[in-house]
Amino acid sequence: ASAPMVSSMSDLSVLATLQHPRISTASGVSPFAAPPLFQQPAPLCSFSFDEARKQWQDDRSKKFYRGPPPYNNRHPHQNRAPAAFGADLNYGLERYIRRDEDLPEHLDALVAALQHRTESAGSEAERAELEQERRKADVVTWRGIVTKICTAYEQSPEARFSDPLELNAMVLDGTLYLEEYTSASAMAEKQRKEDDPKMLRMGYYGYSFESYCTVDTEEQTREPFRPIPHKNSPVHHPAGWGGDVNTNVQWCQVVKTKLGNNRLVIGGEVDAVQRSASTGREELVELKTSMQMTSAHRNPAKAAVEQERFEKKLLKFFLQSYLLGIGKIVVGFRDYHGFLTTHQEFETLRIPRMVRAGQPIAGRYDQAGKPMIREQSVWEPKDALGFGDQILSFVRETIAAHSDAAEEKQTAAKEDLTSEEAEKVSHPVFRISYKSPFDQV
Ligand code: 0WD
Ligand code: CA
Repeated sequence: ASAPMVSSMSDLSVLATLQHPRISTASGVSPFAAPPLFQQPAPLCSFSFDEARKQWQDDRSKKFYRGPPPYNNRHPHQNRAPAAFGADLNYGLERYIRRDEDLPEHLDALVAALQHRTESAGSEAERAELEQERRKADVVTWRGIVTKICTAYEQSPEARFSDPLELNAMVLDGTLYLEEYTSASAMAEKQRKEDDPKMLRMGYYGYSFESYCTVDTEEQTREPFRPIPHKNSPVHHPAGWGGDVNTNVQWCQVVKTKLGNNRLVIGGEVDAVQRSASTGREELVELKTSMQMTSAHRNPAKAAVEQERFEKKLLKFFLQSYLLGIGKIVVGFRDYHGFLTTHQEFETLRIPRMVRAGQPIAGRYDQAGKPMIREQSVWEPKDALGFGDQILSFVRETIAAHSDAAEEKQTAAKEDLTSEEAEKVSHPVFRISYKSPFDQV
């Protein structure tokens, strides 16, 4: 897989007229009456990255969900004996290994996995079918990109991603390939933020929770929690610790699905699997951490604010899992010191209804202490999915038209170009950027 080239966008500045959902304002009426069609994601293949970020076309990095260890720790930061606390998410921070993000990976791993899947097809017929699947795809990209696109219209910082949405886009044989574009200065800024000791720790908590909740084999999910002996040290790892964190290691799933008018082939990381008691099949599990919320009994006003913030965050959690067909999201709630205080399982498909009914988490109360029902849901999946469908269609049509135009120009000036130049003209890479109209105050 060759790395896409970046061509200048100076000659192309087509602006899209997008319909923006504005559900959070009183005057805002959603332009979307119903959600666009969304096809249940069907798995195409899966692959792994190891500790050294080497890609393997197998499931060696797949983890099994066991759940967090029991809540029976005494909290070391409090003097009086409080209620029980769970895992210390700070554990292992000094051994945290982070992927080197200076090395751009583009879509290479996704394309390589699809290529491998096609080449290892059992029969000629299967191979033909897989090639057909790929030709039919309208958009090939990472799942995280689609999540970002779908939430870009959102105004609240909890419900969207903070970094600007900038993409490289290329159309090849009618298929749109999308990858993230991060300028050198944006990358430096991102690294600076992540290197900040406080942010580093916050980022680590999520990975630490994954380690506590997962094991390498299905058999181990049935083992009791107990401290784990170290190879080189007399000190044991805490119960549940699944191994030190190295973000190079990932297990990724590639699926095909359809969002409105766009057939998607998307790849994304999956944290774990769990054998379903009812179907006997392995179901996908997403793990998240979030700050614990103030109890409504202690401070109803503060609790209401925090719960609304969490509901907005659920939009991102929901989309990310929905797009890849991940059925279950487990959120670990932690305290200020990084101790797990509780966790809650969410069925992905039920999240929109829970948020609508005002009951995403146990005990959501209004300021008078009554169970709270909102008149308007803080978000609706139809808005995010409809908006995403709209952007993908616009980008695909625009880039396809400009690629065609470039190709015609190339045919006209064929003799003057080297084959490498001709290749660049017929498959130019365009820069896409989205700026929210709500950002301009
Ligand atoms: O923004 C993205 N989507 C990027 C993805 C930026 C740079 C790299 N990648 C890579 C990912 O590392 C992965 O190999 O693309 C592949 C697919 O990613 P995805 O599943 O589409 O990514 P996304 O949905 O944004 O994130 C999923 C998980 C995150 O979990 P949480 O629970 O925090 O959402 O992937 C991890 C993270 O655990 N992750 C990363 N790991 C290492 N380096 C990165 C990163 N830059 N971004 C997300
Ligand atoms: Ca996760």
